Amino acid sequence: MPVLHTQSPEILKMEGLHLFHAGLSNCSMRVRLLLDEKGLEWTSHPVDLGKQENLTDEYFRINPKGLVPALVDDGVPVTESADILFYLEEKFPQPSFTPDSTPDQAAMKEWVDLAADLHMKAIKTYVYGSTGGATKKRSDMKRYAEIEPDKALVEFHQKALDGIPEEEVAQAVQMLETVFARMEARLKDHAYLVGDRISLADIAWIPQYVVLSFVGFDFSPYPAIKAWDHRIGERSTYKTAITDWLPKVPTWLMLPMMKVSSWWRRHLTQ
Ligand SMILES: N[C@@H](CCC(=O)N[C@@H](CS)C(=O)NCC(=O)O)C(=O)O
Repeated sequence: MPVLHTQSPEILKMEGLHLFHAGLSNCSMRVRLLLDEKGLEWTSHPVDLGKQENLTDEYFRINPKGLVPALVDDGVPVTESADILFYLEEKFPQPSFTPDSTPDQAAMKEWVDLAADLHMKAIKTYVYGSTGGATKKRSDMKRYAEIEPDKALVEFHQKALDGIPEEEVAQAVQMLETVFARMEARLKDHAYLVGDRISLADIAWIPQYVVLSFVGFDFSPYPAIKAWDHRIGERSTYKTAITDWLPKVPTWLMLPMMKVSSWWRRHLTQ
């Protein structure tokens, strides 16, 4: 689990739970959702990815990969959203988001791991590919390549600037269709992904539905997934952890806006 032992006085003096996060980031959403479901108090530190606030020296001291989310718990940074979910579940076990039986616990872990595994190759590839997305400017790339230890991320952002190749987007769609078909089969006759109550599996995957819907992914073949989103959407935490942090624009306008801002970054900036 990526838990950082820092010497930074600014981080060490943070008391309680502090979340560094971004509104439309699916990885941030799942952590906000669990924090709110557990009724935990947390201090919000919004990180503007468009303004590259995640690439400052201060932020790299919290998350050495410059990604959101990052949790700081009494001066200890914890990164990787899936790991943060397990960290919070262990440290604050009640209310529980872990099913009772061992097979269900294994199934839950498999769903959470799958969300982590598909993040870059399917979710991020689809989102950036379908919006023509680029969150970095060409002029950011030299410094980014120097400070970012995860070279796959550097390669991804470079590729995004040049346009994610269509065949990679098509592969992402295929991976997503496979996983959503599996989810649909489960949710046709179950309320939740695992067991009979909401678990970390649902908390890890709901944000994928939200973000992919925003960028126009076609969920019409998956009515049970839509009903599951609706069911979870009735919980008060869906509003406090997800809806309240989304851009205040109609969903239909989101994709064109993202396309314009990506085009601007790719073509009109150095
Ligand atoms: N595996 C990481 C992925 C985090 C991630 O990619 N976060 C995105 C937002 S969803 C981000 O920080 N993007 C900024 C960037 O790539 O520079 C996690 O689960 O926390």
